[in-house]
Amino acid sequence: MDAYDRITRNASEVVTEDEVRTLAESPDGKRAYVGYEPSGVLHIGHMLTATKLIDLQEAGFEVTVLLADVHAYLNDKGTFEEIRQTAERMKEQFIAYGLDEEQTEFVLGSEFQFDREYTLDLHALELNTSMSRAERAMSEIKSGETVKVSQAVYPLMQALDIVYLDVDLAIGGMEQRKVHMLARDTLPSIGEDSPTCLHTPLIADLGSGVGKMSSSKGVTISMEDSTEDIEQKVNSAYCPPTADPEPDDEGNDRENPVLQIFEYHVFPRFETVVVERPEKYGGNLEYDDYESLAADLESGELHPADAKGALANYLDELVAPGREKIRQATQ
Ligand code: IYR
Repeated sequence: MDAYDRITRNASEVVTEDEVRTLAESPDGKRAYVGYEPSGVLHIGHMLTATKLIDLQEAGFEVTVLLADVHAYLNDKGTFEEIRQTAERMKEQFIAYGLDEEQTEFVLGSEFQFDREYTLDLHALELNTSMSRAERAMSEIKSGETVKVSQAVYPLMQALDIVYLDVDLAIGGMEQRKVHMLARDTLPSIGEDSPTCLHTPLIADLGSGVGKMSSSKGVTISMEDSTEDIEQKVNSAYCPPTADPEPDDEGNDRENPVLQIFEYHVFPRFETVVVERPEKYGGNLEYDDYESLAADLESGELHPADAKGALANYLDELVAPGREKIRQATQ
């Protein structure tokens, strides 16, 4: 796989393709980052962008993980002290998940976001941004119903992080795209370049296939889950024998979350995927790529129950090292 393909595999969107092609010409030493509001325990959404960071490290990038403590505070996620404590725990879980310890820099937002220069630049961006634009940027991120002033400051700080962390590529899930578009539009007003961005897909709710999987509602997988929790959640997942299910009765779009997790989590981390089956049901199946597994599910060669059994095993393998870190920390 060439550098461009590795950098962009499984991305929903890159902005812009030309800019990423230029980065892919000499990826060694280029810098990428993702920011996370610390919440203590990694869930499958964090793992998806982390898998992209692993791709980027394999392509030669240096990676920064921003533990965005000030952002979490602005987004009403707890007291600053509580948030700081959860940030420490996340770092260990990211490394357990597979981020290279040598090639990853972990930075707390509060290490640089209170500097005088940062604050002045932030105020300059505030002057150059309308309230409605800041509010729109937060539509997929903000918690609670009421828009607070803090939530208007939030996306401007996220834009400024890209400048202060001196990164070439900003990574985020699709819910971050409006913040990144705001960053592209407003950073030039303070004399900075528009950042290049890459967005990862959103996984549908595991139980229904409708909407996006989230840690606050519906079913999600996290590093706190036991092997049995994972088996139980995956076994009750929505998994019709197709990658393109019909909308539900209310007309909502649906995805197949089991296939999505194979595509975005399992195949990027395992060269071959083995689905174990007793001899009397045809014996084991082996797949080298996502497409052949999806095709077998579609044709009926692979039964959804067998696909789920394999998915639970692979997810468990991905989660196990982080689960062990959490166990050690809470003993
Ligand atoms: N908005 C992110 C957190 C975040 C991301 C980046 I990239 C930053 O520079 C700062 C914060 C979230 O929703 O978790």
